Amino acid sequence: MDNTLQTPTILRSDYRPLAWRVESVELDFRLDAEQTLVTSRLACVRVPGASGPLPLDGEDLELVSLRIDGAEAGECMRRTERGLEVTPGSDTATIEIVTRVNPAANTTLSGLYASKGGLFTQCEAEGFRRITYFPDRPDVMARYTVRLEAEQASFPVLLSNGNLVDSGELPGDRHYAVWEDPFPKPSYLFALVAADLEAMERSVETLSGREVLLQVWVEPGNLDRAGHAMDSLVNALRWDEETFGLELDLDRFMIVVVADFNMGAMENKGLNIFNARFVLARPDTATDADFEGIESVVAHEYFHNWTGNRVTCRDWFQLTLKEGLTVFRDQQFSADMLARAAGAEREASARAVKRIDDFRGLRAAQFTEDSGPMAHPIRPDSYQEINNFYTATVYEKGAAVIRMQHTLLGAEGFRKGMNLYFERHDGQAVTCDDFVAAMADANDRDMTQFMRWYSQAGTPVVRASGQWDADARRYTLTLAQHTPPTPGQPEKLPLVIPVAVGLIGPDGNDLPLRLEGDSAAGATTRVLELVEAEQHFVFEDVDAEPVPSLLRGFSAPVLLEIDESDARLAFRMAHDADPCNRWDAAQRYAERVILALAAKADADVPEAFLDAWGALLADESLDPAFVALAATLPGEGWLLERMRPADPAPLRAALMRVMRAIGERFADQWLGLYQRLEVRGPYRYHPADAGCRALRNLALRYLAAAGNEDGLNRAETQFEYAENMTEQFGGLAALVHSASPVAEDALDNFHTRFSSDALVLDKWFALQAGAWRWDEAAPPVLERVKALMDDPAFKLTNPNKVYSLLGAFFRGNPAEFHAADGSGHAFWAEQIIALDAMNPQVASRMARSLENWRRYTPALQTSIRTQLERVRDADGLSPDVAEVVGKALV
Ligand code: 0A1
Ligand code: ZN
Repeated sequence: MDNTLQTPTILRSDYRPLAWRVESVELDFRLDAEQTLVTSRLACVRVPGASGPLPLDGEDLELVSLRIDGAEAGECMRRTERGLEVTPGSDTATIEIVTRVNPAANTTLSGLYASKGGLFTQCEAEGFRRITYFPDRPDVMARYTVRLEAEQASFPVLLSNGNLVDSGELPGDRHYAVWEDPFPKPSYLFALVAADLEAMERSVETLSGREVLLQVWVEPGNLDRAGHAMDSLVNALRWDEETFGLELDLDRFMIVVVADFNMGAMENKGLNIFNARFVLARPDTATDADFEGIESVVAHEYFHNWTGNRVTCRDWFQLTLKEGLTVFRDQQFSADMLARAAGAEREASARAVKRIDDFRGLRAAQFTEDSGPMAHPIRPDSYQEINNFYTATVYEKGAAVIRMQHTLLGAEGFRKGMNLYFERHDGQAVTCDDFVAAMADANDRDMTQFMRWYSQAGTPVVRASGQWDADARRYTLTLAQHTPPTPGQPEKLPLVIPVAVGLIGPDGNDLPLRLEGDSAAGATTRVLELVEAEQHFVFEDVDAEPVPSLLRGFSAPVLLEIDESDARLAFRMAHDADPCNRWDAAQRYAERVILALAAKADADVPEAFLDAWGALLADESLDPAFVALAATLPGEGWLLERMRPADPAPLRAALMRVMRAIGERFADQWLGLYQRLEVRGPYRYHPADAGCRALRNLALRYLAAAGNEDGLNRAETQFEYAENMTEQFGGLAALVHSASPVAEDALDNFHTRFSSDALVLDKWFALQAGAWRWDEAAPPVLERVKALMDDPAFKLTNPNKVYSLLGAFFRGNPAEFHAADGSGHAFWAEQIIALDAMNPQVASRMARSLENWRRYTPALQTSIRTQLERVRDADGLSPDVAEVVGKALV
């Protein structure tokens, strides 16, 4: 059966306000792992002048009873496809609903579910309807009071949103707690936790002098891994006060860790629930990247308290209203934290490193999404399953769109806009138009054209060319823009694109810029506004032909097309004053070389390219963190996006050749760096130390790729003796990414050492699933992946395990996944079908790894199509996976 024909499409234009308001919600939970009884009392009021019934969403619920104003509902209730519909006899009504749910049987991890003996909820986007019947849409904002009752021994801690107002013991070794959330909220922000947990606590004073209690709840025995999350939370709280004047509005703010979680974390009001991976960290179990990730996710969820919770989304099409804005805020926060730690002298470089990292993520995930069948505007016009729209486009491109507003309005103008946004909309569920209107009105600026960023999908292409007129001492920069067609959007209009520009003189120094019409030269970087399909920008007093440096700081989420010779790329790699563009020049050069090698198996790695690379390594004025980024080759996924047709096997071979060449040619430099940058003393999470560790680990990777014996010995020693996970895992990764015979022992040894540490084992799974075959005689990686699925630590029901083993293989190892015999694709289909029966959200995320199949070679396309159709036709397919494979096959 073709499942994709049966999934209805929901349109943004179909939004209608509800005819009813829910003023308050009283929830009473009799918690039990298998039989939880939920009583919900809704105080409902008809919106004046509105007519019609009150629709209540419900999914997988056992309805025990439903009463309206104390009486059996009878005729006033009917079942619908989405749940129930009630028609109260008057304009105010109290509706009491009793439902029964089975958390232990809930493997979707949406709604109320069990994890390691505890009970947890996840309600975004539409999980609340899996707990009780409710108008489960974000524009229904109500005050919640929640009473939890459970057996004391199994569930000693009972938490919900807001403030604890009562608790006590009950006969039969039971206990209860009553929580009250003073702020009206949508149902997706509801949460409860009933589990055996311990809290790290800190009390801090807010801007206005209120004392608030911060808690990080973890499994007993894990308190020594909660400190970094707590520090991050305190830093985030201070940052939002200082940057936006936004204060914590509750007496208590809790973070709870759970081992089974579909996403990273969730911003439930006052009770954030986190995937363990984004809280737990100790130097011997977590890498620098983990520490950084924790800091940003803790901040992200905390920032949602204002951008998302106090002001929320009117409907799910507006998701980027809270997500784009909150990602932008967490990016700014992390940049500020890194800059502060780095110190005044290294501040700019620390910020650039963060910016490059963010942009690299955008390019890898979002640009690829934008060129495939799932391309959508940051505010989509339609969806089949909202859970499929927590995408790189909504999040990362959404953040880039907020960043452009920040760039165009300036930090102060942006702050004014934020103030006005909260002044107007605190306590409301609003749209992206409301946000941009606040920005426009606070700054007296017309943002009509800018709004196209919200409605047009696709990555805009900016084509640049320059002309220098020696006689007139004038340089004319021509910028043209176009956005390629995307599904359902054949034609696009010009956007407002801020293009930050610098001109580099022949000596490598930036020229002071004087645009035609300016009275005097000013700064060396200017933000041009490209608003037409094509525009010319004229710079005066230019004495020699300059090299343009465009989109500095990645000032817009666009693809830049410009004709640059190899020599000019090498020049910008060495001289561009903007570190982001220096990185970009290195990436462009590497991309060009790698793709040429992939097309010509017997070609050599060009000498000039190696020289440019060598100059980068030799430049001791550069921060190690920057060099580590610049000297990392472009990701394989991105290169496949640039290769037509995409052919993973020759691409992998080309990457290996380049890595070997760089490892061999610069063996001495790598070994020198390795020695010079050793970090002594106890581990601290600090950008300077992290930069050194990153570059040393990269050195080991190149040396290992080249089979350099010194390098391999160092990798082994580092693996064995390192006292922190960054170095230990760096050593292991270098061994695995080589033909070294010691890799297998090292993997076993690591497994034994961390056999009871789920998060560390996730790394171990991912490393093996993503491994390249440096030793041609080694068996295909698929065999190992299959074997690893039988490891006792692997569970298909745990999303982290799925992401680290299957995700790393499907998304991170294209040459092995797309094996010519189609074995990887068949395995993919089997796993998607198996996962879908348990957890459609996770299945759908994994399913997306084949959506861009049409860019592969004809032979691979045939193999993939067969498997996509197999999944499409599978019995009982979820709407989540049906949407993904359906769109892929259109
Ligand atoms: N709002 C959360 C992410 C999140 C989204 C959906 C979820 O379930 C479908 C869970 C979490 C955030 O942005 O952090
Ligand atoms: Zn978010």
